[in-house]
Amino acid sequence: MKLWHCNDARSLRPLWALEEMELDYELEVMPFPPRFLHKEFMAVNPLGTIPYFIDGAAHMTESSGICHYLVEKYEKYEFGLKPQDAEYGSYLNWLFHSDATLTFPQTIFLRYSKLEPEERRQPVVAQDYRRWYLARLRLLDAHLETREFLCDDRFTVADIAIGYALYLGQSLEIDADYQPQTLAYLERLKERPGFQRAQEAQKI
Ligand SMILES: N[C@@H](CCC(=O)N[C@@H](CS)C(=O)NCC(=O)O)C(=O)O
Repeated sequence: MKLWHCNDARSLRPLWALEEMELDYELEVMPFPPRFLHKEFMAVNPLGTIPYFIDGAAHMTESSGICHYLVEKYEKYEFGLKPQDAEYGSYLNWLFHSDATLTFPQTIFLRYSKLEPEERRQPVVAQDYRRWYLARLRLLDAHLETREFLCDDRFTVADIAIGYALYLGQSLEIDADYQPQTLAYLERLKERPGFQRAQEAQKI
């Protein structure tokens, strides 16, 4: 298995999952954005995005999808749910929610507040998407009022997928308005040895 990664980017989801599951993998850490700073990567992934992940015939570009793949392929059900589990629908929903609903507005904020050159920045757009992201945390905020983890009263890759979105929000300094239970959940996740090993692994 090989994972292409940039520091703290969405590829941290599969990196964190690989570390939690204690699977063997090769890691290539590149400068961000690889499209401009590591152009040979375009021959590997024509999208230029990370993560990029290869495992035999499997070639994957979706961070939460790779986490789901690892559970299924390597039968790591201690980190995932099966269709017969009562909260399977909720589990899948959090996995998809993590990127389609949460990370998406964050990346618009990132682009128009930090990544674009000064003259192309759009402070109004950035602030709108910051607010949109925070509003989209409502479902999670309510869920975490009564729960320590998202599904089945235990840590799963759904927590990795959602936890990463919260962590990205913290890196972007848009976490000041996180609800106390959501902030506490993120801090619990960051204390996990698997998360800390992933942090170590990405240091080059
Ligand atoms: N939906 C994909 C998105 C992948 C993605 O857009 N990654 C960003 C980094 S977080 C990227 O590679 N951006 C660089 C670029 O678009 O050139 C996922 O969840 O992995």
